[in-house]
Amino acid sequence: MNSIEKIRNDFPILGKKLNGKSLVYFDNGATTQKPNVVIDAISNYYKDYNSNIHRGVHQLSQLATQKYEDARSLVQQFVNAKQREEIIFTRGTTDSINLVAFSYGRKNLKAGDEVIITAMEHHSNIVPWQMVCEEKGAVLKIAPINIDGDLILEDLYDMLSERTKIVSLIHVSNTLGTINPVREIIHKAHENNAVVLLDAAQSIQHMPIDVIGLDCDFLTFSGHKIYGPTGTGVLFGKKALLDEMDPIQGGGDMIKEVTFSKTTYNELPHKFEAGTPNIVGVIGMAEAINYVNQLGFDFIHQQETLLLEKATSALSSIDRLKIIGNSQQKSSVVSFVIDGIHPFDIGTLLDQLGIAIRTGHHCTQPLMDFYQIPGTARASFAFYNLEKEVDLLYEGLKKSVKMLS
Ligand code: 7TS
Repeated sequence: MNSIEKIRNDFPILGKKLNGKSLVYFDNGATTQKPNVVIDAISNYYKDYNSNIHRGVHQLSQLATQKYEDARSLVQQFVNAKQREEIIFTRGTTDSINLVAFSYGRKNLKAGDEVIITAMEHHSNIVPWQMVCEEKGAVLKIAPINIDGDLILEDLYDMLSERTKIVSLIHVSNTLGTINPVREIIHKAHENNAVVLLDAAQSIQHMPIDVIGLDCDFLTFSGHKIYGPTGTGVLFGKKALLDEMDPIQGGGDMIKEVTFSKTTYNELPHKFEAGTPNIVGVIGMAEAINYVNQLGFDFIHQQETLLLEKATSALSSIDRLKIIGNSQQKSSVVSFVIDGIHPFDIGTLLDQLGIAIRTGHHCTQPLMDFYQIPGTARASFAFYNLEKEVDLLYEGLKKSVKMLS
């Protein structure tokens, strides 16, 4: 058994059959599969020490609190944050971006200020900014891309001015795979005194993230895209910024003292974690991060590059197939259209062969408008995928083209 096969045994779902065919799971951009260590951590929490955190003197509560807070320290190390208080647990990337928009944005934006996002953002990094800009009379500016799916950096830099208060951008595009040159963008934004939010939903599982090295002000990601449970996520924020921000949810755990005339807020990070959090989810996410740490990003990168290169060259050879997103700096995502065939039909036929891909606009409708297409078919790879699965995708696509033409 080679090392990939051993690794695949850690993920029970990968052994599943669909329509008598082995599952080929190429929808890792939407969510990743979970290893046994994560599944077991969830089950152990409920079997062994299920209890609420930050409030019980009893042993179970203390153990749950310890595990939950250990997870915070692990995430702190994982993204290289200076302090553990800078790590806020949320429901996911969407929740984290909304927190920044409705806390930091609402407090700091005024009429005429500008927020810059890019043309390749996921809806979760568009809509909250539209909402808060509308409320405050601020202007949302969109940094353009070229046909390969790269940001036009000169245009982005030209947009920066003393009016720019926030730059919020995707690190790696979920639809195109483009890896944006974020270090340089953050540096330029800071020269204009803008704060930068990095949406790391599609980078956290593929490459090491260093928030000190990047010098980003906020960073967001989802646990379920890094082999952890759904309903978990992280907001990293620089302490000085988080300290100045107001909570957007009130309730238990986020308070220091409550009277009917006045409430004072708890310290970071609890100020932003109102109510009983997703305790079991956070504990599961920590196991997922441990798992990724053990594999190492060198191995993950090597494996995913192999799959990306193989898929790119195989799919490019298919008649009438066009790859959308051809940046030189790409993550392991291949989005494509086939002339005359709707992406949905491709997805449905592949599904019958046991191959799971995603079709549609991938929550990036403005990006689809830019390419003047209704959607794409998208195969997104993880380290546990096999080269022979890429062969099956290629053969499945050839079959689909023949049947649907
Ligand atoms: N940002 C990016 C770059 C994403 O890819 C996604 C989810 C989100 C934000 C939102 O994450 P959530 O966990 O809060 O939902 N992207 C996808 C996708 O590409 N297919 O399904 C979900």
